[in-house]
Amino acid sequence: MSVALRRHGLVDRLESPSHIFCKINDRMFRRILIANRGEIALRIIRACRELNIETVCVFSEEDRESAYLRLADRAICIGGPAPRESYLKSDRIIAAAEVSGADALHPGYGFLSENAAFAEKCRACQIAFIGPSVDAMRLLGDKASARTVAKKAKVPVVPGSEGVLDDDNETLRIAEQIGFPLMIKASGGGGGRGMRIVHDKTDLIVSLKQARQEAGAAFNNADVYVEKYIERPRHVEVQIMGDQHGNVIHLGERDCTLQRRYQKLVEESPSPAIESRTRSDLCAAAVKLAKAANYDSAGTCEFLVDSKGRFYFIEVNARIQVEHPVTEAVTEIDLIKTQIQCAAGEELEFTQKTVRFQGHAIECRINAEDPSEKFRPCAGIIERFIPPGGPGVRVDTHGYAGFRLSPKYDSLLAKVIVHQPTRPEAIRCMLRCLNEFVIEPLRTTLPFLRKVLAHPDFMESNIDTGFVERTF
Ligand code: MV4
Repeated sequence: MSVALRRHGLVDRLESPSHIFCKINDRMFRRILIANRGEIALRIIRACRELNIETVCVFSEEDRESAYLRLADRAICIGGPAPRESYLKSDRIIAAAEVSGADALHPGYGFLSENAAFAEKCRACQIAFIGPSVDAMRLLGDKASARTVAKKAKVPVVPGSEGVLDDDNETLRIAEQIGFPLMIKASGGGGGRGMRIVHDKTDLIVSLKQARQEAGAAFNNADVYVEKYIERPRHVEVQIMGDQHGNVIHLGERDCTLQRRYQKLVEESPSPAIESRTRSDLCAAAVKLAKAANYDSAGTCEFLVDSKGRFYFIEVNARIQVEHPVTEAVTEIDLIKTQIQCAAGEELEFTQKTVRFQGHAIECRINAEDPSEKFRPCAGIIERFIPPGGPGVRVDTHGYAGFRLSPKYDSLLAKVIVHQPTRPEAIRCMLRCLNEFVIEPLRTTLPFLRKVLAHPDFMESNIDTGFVERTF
């Protein structure tokens, strides 16, 4: 490795012999730039290696010592620790792709992954953005617009306003029509940001004004809409996969009800809370919506499910998600490889009929947060790191003994995914894994997750999105 390059932050290592095994394929990418960090960057490197695609990682000064960078064929420093100085610097990332000769870019999740303007820039620079078309990103990235698409496609949405709200009198009229309580949501928001519950009409106008202001400041988009507030819902999402030939299929659902402050803690598939009829309707609705948007990559349709089993579309995540391994376990389909193949113009290798769903999978997110201190993020050096293993166990992590966990980024340190024939077996296996996992001396969510998994309400799946806040 060149010392000079290293000192300049360019760790240059194109010594991999992968080309020896290369199968000739005109369409497939030769080199992918990974515009992300941490466990998902490592996950994408692994998929690329198996596809014989070279990898280029970009990293911030804060991530220089991350071990996964050594697995990439090349790593390029793009700036300072703050995401705005590095992982969100679209021009530097595109420049890194250009100088390294990458023909495609994988955005992972978070950062620039759902930024349609960034995807457009990549494509203008002849770099394939591994994600949906710019049109699909625009159509579904805006929540109010996604609602309109869903309604047109006859997918059930939460009763609410038609598009964006501008006139207060009009809003009052709509609010009285749908009834209270209701929820004001930011069109540019998502994942729980920029939402407000309104209990009666006296609060409505003031809340609207506040919501617009907050949304404008947070998302650079002051558009809001209203929906009826669904009390104690479950959160069930459907994995969809589309190619550039018009094929769209679903890969089943994930139940993500177990969360705290919109941060998911546990995800599982199949959902233990819906009947098989609801499941097939839900999955069919997701495919209808994806087809209506000409969706051509991996994506997720999020739904709320009420206590009577009725479901309502809420939003689309036009990216690969943290919890994708749950679906990989039950379908035995590699979602990252498939996403890359579809972005390269290949046709899906499977059809709805050939996809098989087997067993039960659960994922626990291990965050470096102190559950006894209101989940305050922790940082520092990991001294002991002993991940669990055994049949049906997968651990996705960028952690290791000696790793310095930075306080500058997401506290997600590891994901433990178990796959067993039945849900009770999966829970037992997960509890075993949570007990085996040693991460010292940092505080993590491990002890909290042990309590959750052993809780009778979780075992019986007698929970809703408020379970954690009420119970712990
Ligand atoms: C809702 C809702 C109730 N009614 N919309 C929160 C995250 C964002 N994706 C949508 N969210 C919600 N939207 C209506 N009309 C309740 C939530 C909600 C929630 C949704 C999914 C997972 C966890 C949640 C926790 C609290 C509230």
